[in-house]
Amino acid sequence: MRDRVFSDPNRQIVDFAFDSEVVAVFPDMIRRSVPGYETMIPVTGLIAANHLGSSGRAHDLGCSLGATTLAILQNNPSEDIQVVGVDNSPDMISQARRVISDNRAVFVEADIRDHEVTGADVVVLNLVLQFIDPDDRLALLTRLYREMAPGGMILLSEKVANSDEKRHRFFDETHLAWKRANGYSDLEVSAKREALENVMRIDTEEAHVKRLKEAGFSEIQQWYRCLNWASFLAIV
Ligand code: GEK
Repeated sequence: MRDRVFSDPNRQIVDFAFDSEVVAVFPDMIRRSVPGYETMIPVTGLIAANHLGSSGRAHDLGCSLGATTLAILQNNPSEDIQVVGVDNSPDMISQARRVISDNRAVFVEADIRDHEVTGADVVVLNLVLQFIDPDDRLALLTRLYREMAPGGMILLSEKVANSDEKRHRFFDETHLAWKRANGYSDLEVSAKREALENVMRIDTEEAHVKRLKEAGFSEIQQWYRCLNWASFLAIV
């Protein structure tokens, strides 16, 4: 279904929420809003699937409709792997359960700050840390580091800020042009921006790398960048 969530000029701007209205259009919304999403997800799936081997366990935190969960499963044929998808939106989780029938996937409705990943070989945080209170981010990563299996891999994708103002503006303006080229009107672009303002707070690439290090992770690598979106991996 086509995303028209922010197309009504009379809509009251309230904070963005992952409710049933958003869930119904989510695949279209994310594909037209996040540059590089259609590369970021399959490649995350491939890297995670290879790291799992024949019997690993992955957690896909902030899984939404399970796009990354599915990408992992499609790249690993073993019957003995498991992927746990976690999201705190009841609408997302019930729709993920409806659309993904692979019995190696389990979906859990929970806040990722409370969800244990004990012994995990892979933990994915794709476009979710940006919605977590900045004061909780280091504690979350530190706990994930402690709970994951030795040699485990964390895969993190986020919208990022640039410390260089000129560079940030260039990427930001290109992103807006890309959204318009994908059929969003100026009204839709600005209304969504306003709705996201209080709920999505982004960090620089440097801040992400520093925080991963502080949490205990090593071998930190940035493996992807498209405009203001970046993907990292790191090892326990
Ligand atoms: C994908 N990874 O398609 N606990 C659990 N879930 C949360 C929390 C929280 N505290 N806060 C937000 N979410 C997905 C895309 S979308 C990104 C992730 C976006 C969930 C929220 O309900 C939503 O489903 C997801 O994080 C963010 O690869 O829409 O920009």
